[in-house]
Amino acid sequence: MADGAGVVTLERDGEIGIVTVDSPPVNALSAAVRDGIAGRIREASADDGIRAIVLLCAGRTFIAGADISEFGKPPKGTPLNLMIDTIESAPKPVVAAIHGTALGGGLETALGAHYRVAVPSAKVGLPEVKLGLIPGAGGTQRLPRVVGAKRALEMITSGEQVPARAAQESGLIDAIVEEGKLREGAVAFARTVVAEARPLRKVRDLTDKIEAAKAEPGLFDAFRQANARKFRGFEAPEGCIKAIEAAMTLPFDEGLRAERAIFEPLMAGTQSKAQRYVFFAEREARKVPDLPDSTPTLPVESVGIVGAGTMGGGIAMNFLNAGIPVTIVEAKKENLERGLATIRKNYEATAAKGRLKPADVETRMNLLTGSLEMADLGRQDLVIEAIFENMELKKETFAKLDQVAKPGAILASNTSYLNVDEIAAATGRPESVIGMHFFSPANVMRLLEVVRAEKASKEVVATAMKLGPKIGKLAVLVGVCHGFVGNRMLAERQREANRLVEEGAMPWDVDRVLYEFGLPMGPFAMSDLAGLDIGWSRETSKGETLREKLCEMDRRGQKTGAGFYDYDASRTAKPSELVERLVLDHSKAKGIERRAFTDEQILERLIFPMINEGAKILEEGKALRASDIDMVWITGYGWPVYRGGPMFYADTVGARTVLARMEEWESEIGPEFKPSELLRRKAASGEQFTGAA
Ligand code: T1G
Repeated sequence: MADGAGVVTLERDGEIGIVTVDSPPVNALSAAVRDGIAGRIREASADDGIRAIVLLCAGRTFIAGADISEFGKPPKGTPLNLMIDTIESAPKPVVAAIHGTALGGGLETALGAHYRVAVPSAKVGLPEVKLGLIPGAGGTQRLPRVVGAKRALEMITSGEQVPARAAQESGLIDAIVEEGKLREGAVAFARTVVAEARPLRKVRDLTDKIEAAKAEPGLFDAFRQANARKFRGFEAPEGCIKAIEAAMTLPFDEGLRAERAIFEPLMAGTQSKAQRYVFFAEREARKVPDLPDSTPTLPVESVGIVGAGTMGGGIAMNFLNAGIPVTIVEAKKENLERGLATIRKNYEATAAKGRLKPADVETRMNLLTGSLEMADLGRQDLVIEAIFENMELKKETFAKLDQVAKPGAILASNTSYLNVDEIAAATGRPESVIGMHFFSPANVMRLLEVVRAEKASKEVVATAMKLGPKIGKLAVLVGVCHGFVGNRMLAERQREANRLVEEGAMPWDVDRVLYEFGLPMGPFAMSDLAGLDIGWSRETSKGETLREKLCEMDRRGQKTGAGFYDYDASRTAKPSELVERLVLDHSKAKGIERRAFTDEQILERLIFPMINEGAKILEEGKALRASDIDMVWITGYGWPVYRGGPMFYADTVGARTVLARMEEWESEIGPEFKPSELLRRKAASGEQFTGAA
């Protein structure tokens, strides 16, 4: 319907007009919703029998923002700023009634109202920065007028969701009404506003918080400096800060224009395209074509873990955090005790930072049981093996689990690379065996690769996928192959990183290029952090690779004060002259004529083979979609979200360019650069992997 009458209705409760938005799933501000709100507000404004207006939403939540699926398309319907102005300039009080989440344009709409009420469970926020944007409908101009510049800076550059009571304390919400009785509470509040003849309080006219901010001239630059590391590489946070700064000095309408002038280039830019793509990609990852939502799942009310090492302990914490009891089994007493102590230490460290109450540490630890007996894993719904990455050991362990685990229990391996079908074959219940690959540190990294073994039942796979969000993980379904998706692509980058150093680059050149690209750390710095001697031993060392040579020199990374880098007492890394000489000698010994590389050449050599491997993964059906590969890299390896992931990045570079380099290297270096057929097809057709760049 032209004026949104189908999704926004007006009814009367005595002298109170009630405008209801009903546009599932989250009442996003589509053109129809914007037309509808503007239309109903105008009608209520013209109705003399209505003395105040309540604006609320049906369904699960208040308006969750602009309709992201409309971005980048030709604008239609009532512009959002105009819709909000219709509310703010109404001749009678408008009360926004909030439940669920009022986010982005939703909160901006509520800020256009004269008053705001909410139920205790409601949350409000301006998360546009997570989409590579700034609030584009007055949020950067109205929010500081209500909560002050400092709080506005925090809220808008973090995109945080603020609970109703905290919002009330900051003046953002005028009253909290009874849970489950939002409509009644809001109507009663509106009647009070009328009875007390309260003013039509327009946020745009509030100045006290602006004046107060002017008394802190250094506020903005101090905020920039304090957050420089967090905002590194992102464009939108600086846009947010600039727009809020404008609110300090410009009249409101000019401030709106300044906001728009910052918003539009961001909307058109690659970073926002990438971050909007990631928003939907994260939701797509939950969808498995042959596992509809109706697929039955198994209960997971208790978990067993085999192995109390770094991974086993980290995995345990995820379940303990979700209130799920864990029994963790180790072979040796000292290893079990060390593992349990590490879990407690991690919780206590979090509590020391004020991010966990001491009582919560005990609650979690009380859900944890340590044991030396595999026989203690006979009751759990899910048992996760997290032992050494050795196939024979894993098969032995699964054969034992097959004996002790209860019928119907899910048996999962945390293997990073190995063949889960082969592991499943070591049991008499392959339908219950799956891979659940966590990423270190397992209690921190969001990614969970769910490895779909060939014989795993649909309910076991569906259970693992649904378990992801319950333990704070993004579950991505991957197929059985060496390294699945993430590590299989990482192997390409690692090989090229090592080869670039042999051919002419230094480790710190490779690390710098990837760091500047937006990754948290390059491979050599990462190796120093993790320890160069993982999997190395003096007995078996052949002294052939740089890593082996460094280990033999006892340069094993940060823990020994030296590795690829030299470290000072505060573990600050700096390039090592000794390593430089070692690298030069190493190339010479291999008869390699070293040459210079530009940063772009280094970047291409590191990333393009990953893209080619991603294309092979798609061809082989080891990932359901290109965006799943991107979610693996963003949530498992720190790929910068503003670059959308390797496959989105391929689309911004163009398949033709990637193909040309791969063909060049194939002829110059070797068959490992052979382009995948899918890459060739994309290059020939000009089609994207993601269709979103
Ligand atoms: N636009 C379009 N679709 C949306 C949407 C939105 N804003 N938010 C959610 N959806 C879809 C989502 O894709 C999914 O679809 C379904 O709704 C349920 O979402 C001018 C420019 C509200 C906290 O950034 O944070 O306003 O997969 O699975 O976990 O200044 O959705 O079912 O087909 O996430 O309960 C600012 C984004 C926009 C909020 C609910 N707003 N949304 O979480 O459900 S920019 C946001 C969320 C803006 C203005 C600017 C969450 C949620 P499907 P879900 P949930």
